[in-house]
Amino acid sequence: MTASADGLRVLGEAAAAYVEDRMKVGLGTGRAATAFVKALAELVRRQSLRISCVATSEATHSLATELGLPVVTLAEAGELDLTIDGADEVDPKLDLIKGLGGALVREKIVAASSRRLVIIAGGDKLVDRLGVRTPLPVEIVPFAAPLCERRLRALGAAPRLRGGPSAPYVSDNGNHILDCGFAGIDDPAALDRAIREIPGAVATGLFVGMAERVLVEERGAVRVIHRAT
Ligand code: A5P
Repeated sequence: MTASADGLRVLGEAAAAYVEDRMKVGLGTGRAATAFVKALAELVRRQSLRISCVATSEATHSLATELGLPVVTLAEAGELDLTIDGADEVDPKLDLIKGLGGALVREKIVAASSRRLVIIAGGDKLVDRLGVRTPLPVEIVPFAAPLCERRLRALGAAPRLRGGPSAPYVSDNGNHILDCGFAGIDDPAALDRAIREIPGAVATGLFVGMAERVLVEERGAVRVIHRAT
């Protein structure tokens, strides 16, 4: 079920409870991540926590700054303790599709810079197999679009330029996104590697082996799913 406003609030608060004094925290992008940023700002105010944050998008940067959270650059932060972010699909191994919100590149960089990645999502995001319900976003350098589209088709994808040719979506990095339909993804790690070999493909929305745990909201309660070790 899609998380309601209350469900998102519950998720945001559950995720904020993972943050401790002096932590360096990665802030995700999207509805669930927004709920977390709001809950975190409240927690920091109540408990006078001394944390620093790195944002995964310009939108999250603005929100966090408006709410008084101390946002620093990745260069200033170095290695992060924890990143909290949403997801579009979560499979039983806790591999993910992310990026429907367009922030996949910075989300992946921030997640990879963190010792822990905790995902928050409504129960509707749980799937048996990635790519059945959601297209896979692939961020590309605009100049490389024809090559990327051809090579992605050869990999079995049906790529569609986000926003369409007359008004393409432009990411925070100045790039475009191809939303790639697949009839399910059997080997996410192999597909991610194959796509990243295409010149001009910057990153895919496949987050493989990155999430440590997923907090899932179902009927107002939060269930924690841990990655099998
Ligand atoms: C942003 O680029 C995405 O990766 C989001 O994290 C993802 O789309 C989940 O967003 P919602 O929490 O809004 O569903």
